[in-house]
Amino acid sequence: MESDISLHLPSGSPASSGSLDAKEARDLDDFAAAVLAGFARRPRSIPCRFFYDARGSELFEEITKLDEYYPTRAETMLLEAHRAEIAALVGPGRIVVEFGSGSSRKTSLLLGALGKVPAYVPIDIAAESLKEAAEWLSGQHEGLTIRPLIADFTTTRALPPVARRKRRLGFFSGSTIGNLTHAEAASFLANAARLLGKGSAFLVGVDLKKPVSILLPAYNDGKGVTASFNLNLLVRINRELGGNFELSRFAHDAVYNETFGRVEMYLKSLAAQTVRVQGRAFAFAAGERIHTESSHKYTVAEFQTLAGAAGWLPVKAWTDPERLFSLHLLRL
Ligand code: AVJ
Repeated sequence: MESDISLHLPSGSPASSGSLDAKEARDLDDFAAAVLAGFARRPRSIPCRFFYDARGSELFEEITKLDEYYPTRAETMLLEAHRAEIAALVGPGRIVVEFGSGSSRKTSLLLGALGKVPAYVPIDIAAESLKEAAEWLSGQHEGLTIRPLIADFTTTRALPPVARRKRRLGFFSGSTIGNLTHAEAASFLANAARLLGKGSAFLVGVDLKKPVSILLPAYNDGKGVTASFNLNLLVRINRELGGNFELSRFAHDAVYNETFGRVEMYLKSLAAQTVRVQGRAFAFAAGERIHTESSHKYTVAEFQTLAGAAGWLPVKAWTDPERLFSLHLLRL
């Protein structure tokens, strides 16, 4: 039996024409507006969602395989070790709703453990990666009904009709929730509660607080892959927004902010310099930093408190023996 994928993509313009279709034009406007707004504030910033162009997604894949970057490995091992128990606690027949779709391997592990899933609904703004993930998963799980939803999962208001028929299990992996501030995470969790509805369950992967001797190398690896991932933002600005950043005059910087319990990534200007973006000039002081990402870390109790404020009750939390990562099963 074939898998049933329906993906509603805007029909693209011919790739050879060089013209932008409506979606590409919107994405470009969105990027330009975000960079200009971020450069108007102090400290300057670029939202971390812009890391994931084709090259950035490739570099992130490479990051997940680095010795120093423990989260992907630790979370995958937790899922492998506890998937049978998770499936038993969740119960059969639930529709799986995934927030973000960059983690097909982990999704496949979960779907395999759950047995017969009536439908799988991945939600992501990146249509291309949604399509790729859906295609790969449909090859892995014959007969699975996949209904991808192209939307911003922090604000999605409604699920497709197929997802309303049965009770739901939400899945939010990779500690992507760490990219949100505590206030944003609280409102995401409340929105997810509204979206998934009464009687639903939610499986969330959350990176744990730990010594900086482990935390910092994960964001500043020896091979410099994370540095390339960070600097790729400037490559993207040069290409898409007519920027003239000189990559050798900026450096990757990762620090742990104890007050906020998060790793912060920056691009640091190595000299006083003026850079042009979309015809505008931006002066950078020597040592001035552009904030590019925050990655919040939580203890098990801290995350349960945050989720509890949004109405989620803890069912169980799993951590690995080294206490690197946590998997939370919640219910409404
Ligand atoms: C995919 C957002 C969870 O914060 O650890 C990896 C992204 N940034 N290395 C993280 C990331 C730098 C990653 N998340």
